[in-house]
Amino acid sequence: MAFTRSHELFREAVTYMPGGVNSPVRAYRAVGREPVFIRRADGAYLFDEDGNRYIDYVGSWGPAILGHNNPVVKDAILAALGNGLSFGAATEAEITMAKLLRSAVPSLEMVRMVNSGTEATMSALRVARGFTGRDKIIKFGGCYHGHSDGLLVKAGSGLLSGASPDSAGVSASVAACTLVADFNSLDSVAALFERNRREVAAVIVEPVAANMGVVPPEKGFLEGLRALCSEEGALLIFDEVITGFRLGFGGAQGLYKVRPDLSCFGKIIGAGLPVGAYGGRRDVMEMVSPLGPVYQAGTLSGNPIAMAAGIAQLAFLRDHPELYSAIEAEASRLFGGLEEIVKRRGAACTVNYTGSIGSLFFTRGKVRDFPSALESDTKRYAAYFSYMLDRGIYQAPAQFEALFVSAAHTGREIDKTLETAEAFAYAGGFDGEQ
Ligand code: KE4
Repeated sequence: MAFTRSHELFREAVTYMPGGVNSPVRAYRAVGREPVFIRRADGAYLFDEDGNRYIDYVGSWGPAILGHNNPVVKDAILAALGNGLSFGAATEAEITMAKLLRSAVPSLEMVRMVNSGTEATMSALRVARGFTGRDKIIKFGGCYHGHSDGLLVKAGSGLLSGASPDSAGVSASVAACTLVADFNSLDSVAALFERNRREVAAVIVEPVAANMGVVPPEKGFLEGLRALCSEEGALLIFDEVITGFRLGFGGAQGLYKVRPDLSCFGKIIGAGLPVGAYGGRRDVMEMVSPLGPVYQAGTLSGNPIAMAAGIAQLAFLRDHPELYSAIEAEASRLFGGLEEIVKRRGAACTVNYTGSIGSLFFTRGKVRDFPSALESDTKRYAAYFSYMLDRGIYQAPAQFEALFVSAAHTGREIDKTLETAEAFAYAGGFDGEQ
């Protein structure tokens, strides 16, 4: 594969943008090579500026659950375009979206649209503080909830591809209000509640962690969080930016039957356009301006084009529930197939997956939390990433991310991916101790 044009573009990009990108993980620094520049996408495929074609397992980090360039979504956007781009005024589409979200996720008694997952989680935490009158929050090491100051503490995703899980520029006073517990450890949450009795406004969690790689909740973990928060008077916030409409139409809370007080969404609900949302208990959401004293606003919140795209995608998922089992069948073939290869080679690797998201960790041990995820050999992951990319398989350019399978991935793409991973194994790529 040639990457000449991508190389030229990257050389230019670094002149104008930090690291040549508009989001850190896209710079491929965690895998030690220059990024490919994508020209277009269609179905399960990406096409770069050198004409290379890739089977895509990033799917824009989750939104493309129907595959890229889905005609239903595209037609909805084209139809909306005729009415104008943005009005900064109330529209019927926002009611349609709110009703769709609530029909899928009954805990969303009231919802507010925003423009990203970051805005959704940042706003949900502000509402929780306003509602409880408390300052502290609990997050989990390795979970990522976007880049608002208080959440860039022991965070996952792109922070793990960089130097540290904590960001510079976050004031100590803000970070001091963020307590960090261990994912899958109820004891660590109980201990923090004990030491900060009636001071914690909320616990925010990715119900299935996907930003330290995919780490599912162990049996009883989410139920235990629910009980601990109710007892302590803290709000339970599910960050479903990845899991929302991914792990079924009802998201993780529908799958695990645990009802949070607030939930955050993004990605799939915008179908690739900038959309986020937060919502939940009516008594909590009535704190939000202009109804209540918690201020939150946005020029492009509920943007008509973004609403049209999101409504089209969510309505399609609602009307075709069989899609989830079809996507998850292909995902099971992929992740099960990777597990088979790892077992056959006796490789120091482990595979985690839930529904249509999963990760191949380059560590022998079980990955059940942040410390065990950090045991992964990121150099061996980088070698795997490059081997696969050079043969037309596009995966997350960092160990601590997820693979996303879409409705556009068929047996042909899964087989090609497994054959290529098998070739990597045959070439000794999975060998080497961890
Ligand atoms: P955005 O602000 O990037 O829309 O959403 C932040 C966010 C919130 N919550 C969860 C669970 C998330 O996974 C994210 C963002 N996910 C990353 C991928 N791990 C986005 C990719 C990127 O940062 O470029």
